[in-house]
Amino acid sequence: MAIAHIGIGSNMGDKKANCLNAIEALKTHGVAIKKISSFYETEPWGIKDQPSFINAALEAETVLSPLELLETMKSIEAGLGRTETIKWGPRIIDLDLLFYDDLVLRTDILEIPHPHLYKRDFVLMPLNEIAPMKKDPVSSKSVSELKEEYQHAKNP
Ligand code: PH2
Ligand code: MG
Ligand code: MG
Repeated sequence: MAIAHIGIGSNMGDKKANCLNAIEALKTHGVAIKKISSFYETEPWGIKDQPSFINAALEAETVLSPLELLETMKSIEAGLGRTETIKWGPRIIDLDLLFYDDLVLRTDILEIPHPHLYKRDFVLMPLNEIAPMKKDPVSSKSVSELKEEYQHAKNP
């Protein structure tokens, strides 16, 4: 069994329902949800001129390998109607694998820890709610330290 942390986002249609549907789908695909953060309404990052997002984070237990989990997440995204979207653009559902145990993996198809988690409030806030003591295997810092550092860097 591995512990995975997953980020969820949606900014199209019924955003909260999309997130909840993705969580239900994960449960029926070998991913046992242990913790769910609050749902945060967040300002769009990257492309400003798009609807606000709903973001959340999950902690889950799974027997799936990282690649199997990635494929499962992609098929759930597709099943909920996600089509190819422009980078940083609007999406019905986005599932991002943030951490997988203490694995560090850098390949073309999958990077763990998620390379953007360090500089995104919309990831760090919900993740800090459910896993403040989780250690990032790259920096050896806890999620709560990463969040404090990032917020301090933004507003010194
Ligand atoms: N995802 C994006 C682009 N911008 N902004 C917020 N607030 N939340 C997101 O999940 C998000 C975003 C592309 O994945
Ligand atoms: Mg994303
Ligand atoms: Mg994604």
